[in-house]
Amino acid sequence: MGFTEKQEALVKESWEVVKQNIPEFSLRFFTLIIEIAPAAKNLFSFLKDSNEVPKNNPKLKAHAVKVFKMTCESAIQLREKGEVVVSDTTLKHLGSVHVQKGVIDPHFEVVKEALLRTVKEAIGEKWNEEMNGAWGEAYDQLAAAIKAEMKEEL
Ligand code: HEM
Ligand code: ISQ
Repeated sequence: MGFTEKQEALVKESWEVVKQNIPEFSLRFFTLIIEIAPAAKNLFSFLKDSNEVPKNNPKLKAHAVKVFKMTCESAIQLREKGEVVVSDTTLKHLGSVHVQKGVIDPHFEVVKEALLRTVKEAIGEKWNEEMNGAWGEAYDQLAAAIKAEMKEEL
């Protein structure tokens, strides 16, 4: 089944809401990742020499925003082209960063769960299952592209 205009709109409009509070949601997103998979915190440089999640780390914020924006872009591409296309340089870069940091396939489910929960919390009453499904599908297709590139790296 293809990605519909409705699904694309749901992703876009919820991102507009999440975007209103980047400092809060980026922190929440990262906190959820390490809540779901505490061992994953050792992969990230943001927590070096500290046990607490830094409240105002520009790198954490920038990377978290990028994950959201790329998932949003993935939704647009899925609707327009029926597949996710990530530029070759971006994909190569992300493939190598994630391999180097020690990321493995099961981690992608953790980040997915954290992403969906962050959207759900940010959206509040307007959240619905269809919105969840749309974000989930856009994320899965993007994750598949990154995972495939990571395998090329090995
Ligand atoms: C870094 C995106 C999945 C862990 C990054 C960066 C981006 C990104 C944009 C910054 C790269 C740079 O330094 O230039 C994504 C996207 C994902 C994804 C779009 C899925 C669709 C994951 C997963 C994990 C993970 C599943 C494992 C929990 C990391 C780590 C870094 C990183 C450890 C390095 C952060 C640091 O210490 O500087 N990711 N990522 N990512 N990502 Fe991901
Ligand atoms: C990097 N990759 C995946 C998810 C992330 C969340 C917060 C900060 C950086 C990230």
